[in-house]
Amino acid sequence: MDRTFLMVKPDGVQRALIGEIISRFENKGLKMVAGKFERIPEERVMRHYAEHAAKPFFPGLKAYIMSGPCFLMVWEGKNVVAVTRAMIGATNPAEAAPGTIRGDFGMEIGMNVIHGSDSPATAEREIAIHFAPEEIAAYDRIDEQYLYE
Ligand code: DAT
Ligand code: MG
Repeated sequence: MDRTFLMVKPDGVQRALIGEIISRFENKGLKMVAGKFERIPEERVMRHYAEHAAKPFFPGLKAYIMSGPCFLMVWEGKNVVAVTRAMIGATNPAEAAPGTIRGDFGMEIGMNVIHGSDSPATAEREIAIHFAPEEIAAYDRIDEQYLYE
């Protein structure tokens, strides 16, 4: 089954949105297979955001991600990367559609509540940065026969 890496960022944690965000993905029919609450060490922040390291907004992005604990997750489901990116919404919450997580819960691009991998290859890379294989628990959801045709 397809996997993605999702993370409630420090603003989402401080604003007590972890439960709301998990519920949206659970209700959709996706399956959480790993989760942990932590302050991400600098070395992993640098690897996670390597593609943005040279950009002008990077120092602010790094300080924001390290400003408090995050809730890191691996989720499974058919086309889970595309499905969760659609549920998360545009990068800038001011432009994100109502009904999306960023559209419903954020105001500015620098505080956009949640991260989600943008492709299956990115998901594989990001999962490997943040989780050891033994932290990921494979199991069946009891309702899978009514989620998948
Ligand atoms: P996304 O998180 O939607 O995949 P991204 O990968 O392009 O977006 O950027 C990673 C994060 O960096 C994004 O969630 C918020 C921040 N960011 C991106 N572009 C920015 C900008 N122009 N100014 C400030 N922060 C920005
Ligand atoms: Mg991205």
